[in-house]
Amino acid sequence: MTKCALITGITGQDGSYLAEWLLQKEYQVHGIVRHASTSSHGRINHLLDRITLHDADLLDASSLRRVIERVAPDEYYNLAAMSFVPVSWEQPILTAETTGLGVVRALEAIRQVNPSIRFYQASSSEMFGKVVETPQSESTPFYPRSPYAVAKLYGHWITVNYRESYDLFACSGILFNHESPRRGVEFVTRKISRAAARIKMGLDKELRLGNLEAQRDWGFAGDYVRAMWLMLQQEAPADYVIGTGRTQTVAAFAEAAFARVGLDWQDYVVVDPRFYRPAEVNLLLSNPQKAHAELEWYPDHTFEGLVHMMVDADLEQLGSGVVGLTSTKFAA
Ligand code: NAP
Ligand code: G4F
Repeated sequence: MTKCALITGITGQDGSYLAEWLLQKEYQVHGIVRHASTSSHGRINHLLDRITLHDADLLDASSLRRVIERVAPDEYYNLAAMSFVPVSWEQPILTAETTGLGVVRALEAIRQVNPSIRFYQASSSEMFGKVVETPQSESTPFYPRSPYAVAKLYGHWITVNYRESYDLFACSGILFNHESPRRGVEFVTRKISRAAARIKMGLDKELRLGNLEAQRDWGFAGDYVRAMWLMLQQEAPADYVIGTGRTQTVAAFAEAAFARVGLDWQDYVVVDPRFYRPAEVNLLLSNPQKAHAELEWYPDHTFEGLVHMMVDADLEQLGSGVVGLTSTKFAA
């Protein structure tokens, strides 16, 4: 029988890849979009004739409930959030409302409408923050370092709590950083890949970055949405760390991206303290053993492959004829 999935955050990076994955699995795919004066459908334009969109907002519990009643999904993926860490210091209360309380609004709607709906929550490695052990696994204590991470921690624990209190099939995926050509341009990887392409094409002269020594466990978003789906196909609900098990500095990402276009990153990158954070997360490194053992999930893409994919896509988007590019087409 055809399964039906509902996604909050379908217009985001992960939402677009998850929608593609579920369509390939022959799901009926529904997405929640919030009203805006201009369309935010850039990443899903190529899917619009195969998915159904509904107006609702994580800030409005009644709108979530109405859509869940109308769609009657088998699976609900909550990918919506204010997801950019620096903005969470500028808008801590909005971040708590969306990224934190938005989760309990979705869970309450599910509990009241149909508690058999399987629920996925997009938790984050940012919750490990000032890490107390390395690598980080499902049993590593949390130490959030931003209003975003504090809000995500609420979302994580309320998901666990609803599973334990109401026996919901609710899973929390603790995902480490995952990137793609569809990544928002303010995140450091896309900022770098885009700058490398623009500098190569003579459109920019320099790239201003913050902390070059920060280390992240970067993977490809397309691999990570597969893990989300796998969690909801298990016999019992649980939480899983998803990452590559390798970490790299921001400087290493810049070096690889500029090398892809034949440039030396040190000739173009300028450190700008404006991009430092009030409290930094210095090192994230996953231990994804549980996901390997129980989900049989492994990433398909390497760090180098990811960097090349992103730089090539940015060059392609800018209309370059630079040789050595892959011919993959990416939406938005
Ligand atoms: P993203 O590109 O920033 O997408 C966020 C999505 O949330 C967008 O579709 C956005 O809609 C939607 N949204 C924001 N506020 C909303 C509201 N009030 N009501 C309904 N929708 C709202 O994020 P992403 O990279 O795809 O990440 C997906 C999720 O995973 C997020 O929860 C993020 O915090 C979490 N996460 C991401 C990573 C990562 O490395 N990418 C790692 C761990 C966890 P608009 O298009 O209207 O803005
Ligand atoms: O790319 P970022 O902004 O991602 P960050 O803060 O790690 O958060 C992302 O991953 C989380 C998972 O761990 C998600 F939960 C979250 O939603 C988001 O997707 O920054 C990565 C690192 C930071 O240490 C930052 O200080 O890069 C450093 N950095 C250095 N210069 C910079 C810059 N970050 C940004 N955005 N811009 C810079 O110029």
